[in-house]
Amino acid sequence: MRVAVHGSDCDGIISAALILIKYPDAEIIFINNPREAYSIDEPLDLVVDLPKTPNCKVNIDHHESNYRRLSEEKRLTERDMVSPSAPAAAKLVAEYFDIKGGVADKLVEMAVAADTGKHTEETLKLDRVIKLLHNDDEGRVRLARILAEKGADFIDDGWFKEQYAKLKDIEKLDERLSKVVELLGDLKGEFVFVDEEGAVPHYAAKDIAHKLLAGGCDTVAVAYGDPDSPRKLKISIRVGEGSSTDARKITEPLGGGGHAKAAGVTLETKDVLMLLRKLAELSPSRKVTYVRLQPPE
Ligand SMILES: [Mn+2]
Repeated sequence: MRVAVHGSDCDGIISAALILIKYPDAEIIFINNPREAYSIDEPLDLVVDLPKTPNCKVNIDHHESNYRRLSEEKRLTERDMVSPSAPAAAKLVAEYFDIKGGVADKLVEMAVAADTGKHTEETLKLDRVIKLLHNDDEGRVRLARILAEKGADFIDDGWFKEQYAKLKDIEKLDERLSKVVELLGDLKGEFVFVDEEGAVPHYAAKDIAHKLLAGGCDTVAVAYGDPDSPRKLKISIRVGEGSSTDARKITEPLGGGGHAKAAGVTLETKDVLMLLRKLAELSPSRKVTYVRLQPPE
């Protein structure tokens, strides 16, 4: 049993846990970026919370975009369960394999909470640890096994607590970022580019964008090191609630994608000037504020 799941959120890891309840020997492959799924040729028995890969037997998913594409390409079979109305892929996994009972029911409830924006204190902690384990496949399998065994009691597991303790610095970082934003003063309606390469861990890369938008910025681009390729920069664009800026107009011409309020692109460092140009073109004043975050001493 070879299974690929979405590796960077609660729904994906909880789906892996449910599969491990049913198939303890299953081999789990984690895919961080759903777009990668289109180019995974290796044979897979099951692909969950991701677009159907070219060579997979069963796809279980709840993304509208995947459903539309598979219908258009006539690639849906009766073995697949791709249902955009499902609140979480984990719910479909439990149904598909008829996994019921205390731990399984609780796991599904947690995945649904996370995927419908109703995070609890526990699912938020789980989400942070999943982001911390971004490139650690062994760690993620371990986490999925703990969830399979303990359900909601994962929170009291010693190893989980150890992982969470590594995030303690997040509080200090939060204070540091708040101070930076305070020092910047009034940035209402402005376009801001924050260069945080080497200064902020990737799991907290977007935190300053949310703070700046809360302070009234129109559009914030954050640039940080790509954990997967050290010579490139990841750019995330976030747009304020009341703004009419479309973030895709910045990322799509440069080969990225996303949504109107949140989009992203990975760039060679030398191409950052092109990104700044796109930001300036959309900024009514043609002005973009550059902020360099200093690495902690
Ligand atoms: Mn999901």
